[in-house]
Order: sequence, then structure tokens, then C-alpha cells
Amino acid sequence: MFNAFRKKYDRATPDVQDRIPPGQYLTEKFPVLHYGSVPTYRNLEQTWDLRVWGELEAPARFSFGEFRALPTIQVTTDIHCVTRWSKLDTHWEGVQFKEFLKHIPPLKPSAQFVLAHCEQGFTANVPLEILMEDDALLAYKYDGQELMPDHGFPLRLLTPKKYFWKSAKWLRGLEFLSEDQLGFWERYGYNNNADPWKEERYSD
Ligand SMILES: Nc1nc2c(c(=O)[nH]1)N[C@H]1C(S)=C(S)[C@@H](COP(=O)(O)O)O[C@H]1N2
Ligand SMILES: [Mo]
Repeated sequence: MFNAFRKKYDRATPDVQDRIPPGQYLTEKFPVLHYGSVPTYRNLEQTWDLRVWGELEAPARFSFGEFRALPTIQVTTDIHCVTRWSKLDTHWEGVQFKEFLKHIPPLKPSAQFVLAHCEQGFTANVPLEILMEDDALLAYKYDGQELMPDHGFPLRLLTPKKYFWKSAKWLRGLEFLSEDQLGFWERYGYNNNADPWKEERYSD
């Protein structure tokens, strides 16, 4: 009966060690971290949309229903927060970013960076090539369930190759840019490249 209390991961085993970037510790919880308050929605079809604009042939807009009709995939991945927790084998479902691009007007060749725009003015910037990786999602399910409000319902970015602050919650827009533009935490002093394996936590 004690098995129920046993941890899923033994942090001492080499395979687990290899998956924890320098300076990180393992957690089995799912901490909640953000600036500002958790948005609430009454009628998503009327109060929510996802917009794309910038370096593409034309801007576009998805209603909640239109977005939810797009094909989804599932991704199991490790996530690493700059506040030093890492969580292994997190399970997500959503629209793969590179699949999403097939459903919007073509990007201009000048599109190299993406600025994610969220509720309450929060932003996060990610290079387009990182979002073209297989594990980059516009995610709306976690562990088989609709995202919890404090984890980003109804939509968040998932970009596991970077520290988790770039996985912007409560996503409402994607701006395609020819030049990089710093997001909220990047302006606040976090390292713009944010690679957990290089321990790029803060800017100099
Ligand atoms: N809109 C928004 N998204 C955000 C943030 C935020 O302040 N606002 N914080 C980021 C940070 S710093 C982290 S570590 C993760 C935390 O995600 P979680 O609360 O689901 O663990 O969300 C990221 N996404
Ligand atoms: Mo964070």
C-alpha cells in the first residue's frame, strides 16, 4: 500500500539525472507562476479569439470554435522553470505550431521571430525556428484534461526547449516579426535565449 506514496521518479538514477539541466531540481507538483491575475471567461465564442499578424501575407483571426476545429497532436516532454524546478514527462495536447502555420496566410520570408501576446498585455518572444520544432504547441490540454485556468486556459504556448517563462499562458495573439523584440520577462532581466541546458537564466 505504500506504493501509492512512492515518487514517480527516483532522482538518483542516472537516466533521471541526465534529464535535469544544471541548477534545476525535480518536482512532481505543478507550480503556478505568473504576473497579474488569472483571466476568466464567460462565453469563449464571444469573448475570446486568436489573432495572427505581422510578417505574413494577411492577418487572420480564429474564433474559439474555429481554433478548436484544427487538428491536434499530443506531446510528452520535460519542462524547466527558471526558478529551478523541472518536471518530467508532462503530457500536453494542442495544435502543433508548424501545423498551425498551414492554416494561416503564408509567412513572408522576413518572418524570423514570434512575439506571443497574452491577456493583460503579457508578451513572450521566441525565435520562429524554435517554434518549428516538433514539440512546440499551441496547447489546451494537460494530462488529458482541459488546461486549468491558472495554467493558461483556454490556450497557452508550449515551447519546452526554452525555460518555461516563454510558454506564454492565456495566449491571444501571435505577431510575426523580422527583428526580435523582447517580451515581458526578457525586458525584466531574463536571458533572451533562455536555454535551460546552457543555464541561460538572466541577462548580463
Ligand atoms: N500570460 C502569462 N504567461 C506566463 C507567465 C505570465 O506571467 N503571464 N509566466 C511565465 C512563467 S515565468 C512561467 S514559469 C510559466 C509557469 O507556467 P505554470 O504556471 O503553468 O507552471 O508560465 C509562463 N507564462
Ligand atoms: Mo518562471
